[in-house]
Amino acid sequence: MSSLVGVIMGSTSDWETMKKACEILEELNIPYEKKVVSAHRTPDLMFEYAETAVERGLKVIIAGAGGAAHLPGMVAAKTVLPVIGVPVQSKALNGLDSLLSIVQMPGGIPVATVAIGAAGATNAGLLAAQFIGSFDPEVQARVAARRERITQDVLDNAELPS
Ligand code: RP5
Repeated sequence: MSSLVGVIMGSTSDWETMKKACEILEELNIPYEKKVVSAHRTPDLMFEYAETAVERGLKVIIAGAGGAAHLPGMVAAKTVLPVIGVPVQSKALNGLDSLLSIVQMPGGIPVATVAIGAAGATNAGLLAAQFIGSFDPEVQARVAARRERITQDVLDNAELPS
């Protein structure tokens, strides 16, 4: 089956973060592709990737970047697919730079921005799964079952030290 979710990132150094999104997609058995696409190092590739995303069958794009993180916004500008932006934790400013670069899109071109770092990448995978689940009942059932497991895990391990 062709990929439904495209996971892109600005650098191989983003992989430690972005693999969390991929782990969720694998766990929920959602076909995805992953690729390094940089807004400033490979701008032509970025445009081609975004422009061909719909015809290649993708339904959602997850884009992670750090620093002056223009990748998610630029990709969103070149596709009508939903784009989820993951702010990668940068060394200099701990990812606050990435967050503000991604989240503050001017009205008109949305990027669904998640939290900085690994938690954000995990939630990006889950959010993409929920998008897919809105038209694929099997995926939606797997998302619901995962939620139930998390709930049960909390209920089963709620003991606090006396
Ligand atoms: C961005 O610059 C990437 O998304 C990465 O988070 C950051 C640093 O990249 P490297 O210098 O580690 O390749 O483009």
